Order: sequence, then C-alpha cells, then structure tokens
Amino acid sequence: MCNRSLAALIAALAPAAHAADAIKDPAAGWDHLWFEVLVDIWILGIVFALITAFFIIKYRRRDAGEVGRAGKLTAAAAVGWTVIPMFVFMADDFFLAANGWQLWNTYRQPPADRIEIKLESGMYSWDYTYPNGVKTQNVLKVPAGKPVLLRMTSRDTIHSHFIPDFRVKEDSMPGRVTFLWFYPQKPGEHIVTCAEYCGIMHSYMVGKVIVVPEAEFTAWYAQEEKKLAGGGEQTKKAGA
Ligand SMILES: [Cu+2]
Repeated sequence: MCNRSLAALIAALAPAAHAADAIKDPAAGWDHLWFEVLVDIWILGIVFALITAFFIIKYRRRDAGEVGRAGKLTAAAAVGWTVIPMFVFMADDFFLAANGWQLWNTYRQPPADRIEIKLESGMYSWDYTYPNGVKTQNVLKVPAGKPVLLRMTSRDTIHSHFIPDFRVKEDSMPGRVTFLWFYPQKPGEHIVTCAEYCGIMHSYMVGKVIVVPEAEFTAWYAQEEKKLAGGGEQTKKAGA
C-alpha cells in the first residue's frame, strides 16, 4: 500500500518522463539544457558577486590598527550556516543533473522510424555502409525529415564521431558496437570531426553530413544501388 502510493507520488512528480518517448530532436533538448545551465550560472554568479561586494564594503578595515570583532559562532551555527546555504544553492544543480539524466536516457531510446547506417572508423576515415550495401567514405548523405542512427565500430583505435550541429558525439572502438542518432530536419551540410585523439592525422579526420530532400535521397540511393549491382555483375563476368 505504502509502496503503491509512493509510486503514484513519483509518477505525479515526474510527468515529463512520459513525454520522453516523444523526443523528436535531441539537439533541441541539449540546447534547452545548456540554456538552463547558462541561466543558472548567471543568476548564481550575480547573487554571489553582490553578496561578496556587500560584505567587502560593509566589513572593510577602516583604519590600519583595526582588528575583527565578530562574535564567536557556536558549532551548531557554524555547521548550519555552511550546510543549509550549500543545499539551497545546490538544489538547482540537482535539478539540472536530473534533467540531463532524463534527457540522456530518452536519447538512448532512438525512434523506430529511423534509417540505420553502419559506420566503421579507421585511421583516418569514416566509412559508412547503408542498408542496401552502398558504401561512402567521409560523406554521409541522408534525407531531411528522418532520424538517422549510426551503428559504429572501429578497425584500429578509438575515434569519436562528432557532429557539432546536431549536438551528438560518441566513441567508436574496436570490438564494440556503439550508436548515436540525430534528426536532420532540413537540407544542408554539417561537419563531422573526430573528437578522440587517434594518431598524427587525427585533426584531418573530417567528413560531412549532407542532408538532401527526401526525393533526391531516394533517387541517389537507388542509383548507387544499381551501380553496386552493375559492379557486382562485372566482377562476376571478370571472374568467369
Ligand atoms: Cu579519429
């Protein structure tokens, strides 16, 4: 009984958890969280600066021989003055941490209507493989308006696939499959860069996400698939 009412209370306090399944664009979520962090830093910074300035002026030394004359705090008062303001000021940090945790958990449940593309990283390129077998290097072409998920691994060392515009970054490494996803909404070009030092050419390990209208993507996709099939036949003929 008690457990049930506790669960109901938690559910009532966290209505956002249900809305979580509906996450459309993780980038918007991260931007929102970052905005909250900035607001938090500014407000706390200003409050602390004002209090500090007030104390500096009020309790300044007025002549060279002056010594402090503050009364001695009891142990309870000293602990109280330390712990209570600490929790008051940290309440917003817990709030931000909880929001971040929730957003991350939601982000780790990618939408079902996604396109899934495989990525193998290596020194020093990003090699993508589409569901139909088409391969591209350093250029990830995707249609606008569909979530894109990358299943990633690496053939040599640890790399990190970072698309700043979409606010996503995830390591790719040998012997493990990791993923990231993003939601490109309109046509455009976005930089991909390696965010994990992987060797002397690390800083040249760049690529692009090219977002194109869906019709253009479909045409390109079919054409590349045809080329792939054609290439396969030629190889067969050559082998025969
Ligand atoms: Cu790298």
